[in-house]
Amino acid sequence: MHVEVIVLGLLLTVDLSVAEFEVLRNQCMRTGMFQVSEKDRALIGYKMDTHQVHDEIDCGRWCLSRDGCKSYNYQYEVNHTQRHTCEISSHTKEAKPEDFRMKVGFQYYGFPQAQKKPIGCAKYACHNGGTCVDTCHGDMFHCQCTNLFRGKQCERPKARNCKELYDLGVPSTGAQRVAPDDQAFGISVYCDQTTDGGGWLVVQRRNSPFGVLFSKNWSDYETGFGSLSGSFWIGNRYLSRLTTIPVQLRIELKASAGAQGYAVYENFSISGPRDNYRLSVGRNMTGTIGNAINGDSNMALVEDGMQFSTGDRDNDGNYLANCAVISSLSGWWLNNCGRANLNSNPPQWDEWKFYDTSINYTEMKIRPMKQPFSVT
Ligand SMILES: [Ca+2]
Repeated sequence: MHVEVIVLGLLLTVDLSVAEFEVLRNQCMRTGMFQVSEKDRALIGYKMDTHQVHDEIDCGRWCLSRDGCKSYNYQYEVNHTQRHTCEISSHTKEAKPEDFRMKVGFQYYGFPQAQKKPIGCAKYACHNGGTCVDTCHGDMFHCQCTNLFRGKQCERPKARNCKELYDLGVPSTGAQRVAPDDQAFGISVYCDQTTDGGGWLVVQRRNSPFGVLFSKNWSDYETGFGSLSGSFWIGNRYLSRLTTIPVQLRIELKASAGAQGYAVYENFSISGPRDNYRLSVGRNMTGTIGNAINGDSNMALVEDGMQFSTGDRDNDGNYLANCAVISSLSGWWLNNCGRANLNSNPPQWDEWKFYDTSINYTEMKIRPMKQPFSVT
């Protein structure tokens, strides 16, 4: 913003010797009450600059627009150019009384208490708990961000994921904002900072009774649905962005009668929309519920490498039917059809509960993998 805007207010007071100027220069306001002396008196020896002006208000406006100007000497009669000479000065007669002397044809105007009133913070806001500080240059404001955010207006989370949030000193489980890449102002996610050392970002959760929440179409699964504090799907477009770095996937299941177990996969990633959010997951799995995603010897049941399917988008390995329609109109990386679908009703994980509808809680969460040591 380099357009100069000048707003001038002139308020004459009772004795006609005091007026108020306001100058708005690059949105930074300098304002002051000026005092007018008797005629033929001026402050001598502190002249910063000289201009020819139309009137004393022009002269005052010019003074206020110049850093360091505190007073001016104004030639009250027009000169040969039909204008008035305006001399701006760096001091006031109060500060330099010995130099306030006779000067025929001039009159002194002082701003003994002129001050800047920046207005950047009135116009702009700092987000996420940032503190706004007015300045008189640039965009007229500066945001002091908390240690969790950055950016001109603290709009961008520093952490790319829940593990980085944990490392930044946020060990609490719950909803947070992270920025997995530079495309956006960040996304809201749910962090699990207690399980197995913390740092987990929850991408799916289901609590019984399941209802129809997960019977959704392609665009719903793409953008996500549900509530972070309850049952939800984070959205394939976010899952894709969150898995551009190597992450592990942890699946936790609970069933009636208190049974529970987990599975951890390495190198979990989801491709982008042009590849229909294809699943890629390492074959090595640790845990207690068996490998239902890619452990079967029948390749038609292996889900690793499959694109995502929904009731309205059939990308599965079944040439006769849409497995998503069969699986309660859910969305998943279905093959023909597969041994796992945590979004179906009821949730399916055949390696743990086969022909058994007792799974009543599911959670899928991701965490950056520890980077292997590189040898150079
Ligand atoms: Ca099909």
